[in-house]
Amino acid sequence: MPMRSDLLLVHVPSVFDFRERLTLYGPISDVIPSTPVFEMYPIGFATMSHYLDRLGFKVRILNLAVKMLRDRDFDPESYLKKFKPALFGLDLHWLTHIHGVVEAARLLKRLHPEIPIVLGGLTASYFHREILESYPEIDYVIRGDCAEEPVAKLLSTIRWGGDPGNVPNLSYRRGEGIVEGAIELVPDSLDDFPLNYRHMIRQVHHHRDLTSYSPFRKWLFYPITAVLTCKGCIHDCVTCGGSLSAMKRVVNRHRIAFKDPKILAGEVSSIINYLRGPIFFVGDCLQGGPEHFQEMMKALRPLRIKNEIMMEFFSPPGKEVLKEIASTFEHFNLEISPESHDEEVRKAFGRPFDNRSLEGFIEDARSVGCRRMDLFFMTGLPRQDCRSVLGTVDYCRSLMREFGSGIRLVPFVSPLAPFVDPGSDVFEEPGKYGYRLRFRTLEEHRQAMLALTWVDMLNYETRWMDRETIAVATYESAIGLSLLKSEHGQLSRRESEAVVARARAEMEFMTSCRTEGAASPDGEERTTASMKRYMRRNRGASVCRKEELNMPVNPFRLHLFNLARLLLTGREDSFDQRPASLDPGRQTG
Ligand code: B12
Ligand code: SF4
Repeated sequence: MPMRSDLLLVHVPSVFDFRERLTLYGPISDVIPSTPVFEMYPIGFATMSHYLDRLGFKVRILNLAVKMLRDRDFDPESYLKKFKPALFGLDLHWLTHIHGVVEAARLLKRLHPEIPIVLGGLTASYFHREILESYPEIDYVIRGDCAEEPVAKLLSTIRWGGDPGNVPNLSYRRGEGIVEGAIELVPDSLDDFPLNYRHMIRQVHHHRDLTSYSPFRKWLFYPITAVLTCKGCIHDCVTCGGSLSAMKRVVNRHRIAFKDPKILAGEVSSIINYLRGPIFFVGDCLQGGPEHFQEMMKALRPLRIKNEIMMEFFSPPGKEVLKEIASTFEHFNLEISPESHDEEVRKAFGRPFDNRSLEGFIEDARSVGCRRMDLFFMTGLPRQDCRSVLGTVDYCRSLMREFGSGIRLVPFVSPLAPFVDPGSDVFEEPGKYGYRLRFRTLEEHRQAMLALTWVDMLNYETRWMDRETIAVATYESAIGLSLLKSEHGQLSRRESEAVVARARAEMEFMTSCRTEGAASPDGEERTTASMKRYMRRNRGASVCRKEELNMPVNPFRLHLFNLARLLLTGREDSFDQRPASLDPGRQTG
């Protein structure tokens, strides 16, 4: 029996046939929960699913990447054959997924030639024209960072007929030509698109398929959830595809979209009633100004949240803000990305705060009872050379020495990899920022994802570091940080030695790939054989231990009684009501 729904939202691995390939992905996904095939689907899958559900459409999420990771014998072709939705939706949110998305679209078109395929997400929004010109399997691209309403209109058009020209933000083929949809629908508020975990739980139960809804491979062991505080950013970090300038270029967003704090609190309550895992607040909560922040804390405080909380700041907040956080959450952790210890490098990247304010932030956080602060540093920045990267390790040493008692300071270093983001200032004008871009088109990036090592995937080099130097600087600084973490008891000696050994092995391996692979006729074969051996022995993160990212998790991960009640009683929350703005007849644009 074919499985019918209106929309099947499919998230694919970045490289579709990754299980047949041997690739040294290195540290490209070390500081996020995903593996190097980036199995996490966009948060927007959940908001679209809930929005469409309230309109009466049937939506199913399928995380093909997680299924392929968890079961070597899982066959995507025979699995996808079973589905017969009205529309397939694939996310091309991250540029990294271009290979997987094109291969999946080809497979779906072969299996179901009559079913149209739509792409969406930031990367699809930017490359919409090239997608429709180069990949005939793809029928539509919905542009913009809020696709809920356009996708509902597209589904109605497919189901009941109509002119796709009336679907806002839609690019598509008409005859021989391409209609480029202008991005006219750019909501200022996210209130109509809540992230309702109750809906997700019901979907898992309805489809009896937890793997498809898992955001990443090991989610059951580390059931972290996220709430999105806003879309857009007030900052302008030069390589970021979500910066103020990039969002204007890519999705026509000129102002940040916020969410009513009460709705945000509703989202959090849809988590804490069922799950005990950590909650990550995506986006700096101060971006809406101090009053909006206070409203948020006021709405969250009565929930008496016991889950571990992670909040991120894009620049150091004042002590009053930290006190508010401390009075709202029982267990809170903070993170900030200084990117470099060198203030000049940080400024050139687009984060103009100085080390004094960073250190003041750490001190204040410690004094209000913050448990842990993660510090994210990056390699491949403007004005940054190898010496500067190693200087970051020295700076971390001095920070840990000065503030290490009373707060757990956890520094990470990772490369800007694999790509400078499309639509970012550097992508648009690389020379101005001291960068040289190796690839520009989607097709070039698709090929790059098939490279043997992560260094060959990089779409850039800088005036200060070529790709090999970026790799060496990354590995050397990671070695420095793991030794430091071992000195401070964050890693055992064995754990730290394993990180160091792996970083050294990868450096050596890449050198041998370059010399042997290119020079001798059988070099490539020998490289592949030694790589096979290496890859079999080494799995997981390459410049840190993945577990270093984790906050403590309550061993009883679920509130079983509440879950059972939810599943037995069905609908029960205010999010399920259909907001007035969901009137499908409403004019858009
Ligand atoms: C939060 C976040 C994350 C979270 C993940 C959150 C998640 N699951 O969505 C974490 C920290 C894990 C993460 C990781 C990564 N991220 Co990130 N991330 C962000 C951040 C800060 C906010 C994202 C956001 O606001 N999303 C909300 C909006 C934009 O999307 P959405 O609601 O999920 O989806 C809507 C639309 O995009 C669209 N849509 C999306 N998919 C689809 C599919 C269809 C069919 C349709 C119709 C529509 C559609 O409709 C949705 C509903 O309205 C942005 C920076 C920024 N300021 O935007 C970077 C950003 C998106 N990330 C980026 C990158 C590069 C990555 C990584 C590849 C980095 C790395 N090497 O590790 C990984 C990939 C992770 C993976 N897939 O496994 C780049 C992407 C640039 C690009 N165009 O490729 C950004 C722009 C900036 C950056 N460099 O960090 N990220
Ligand atoms: S990297 Fe910079 S511009 Fe991008 S989302 Fe973070 S703070 Fe904003």
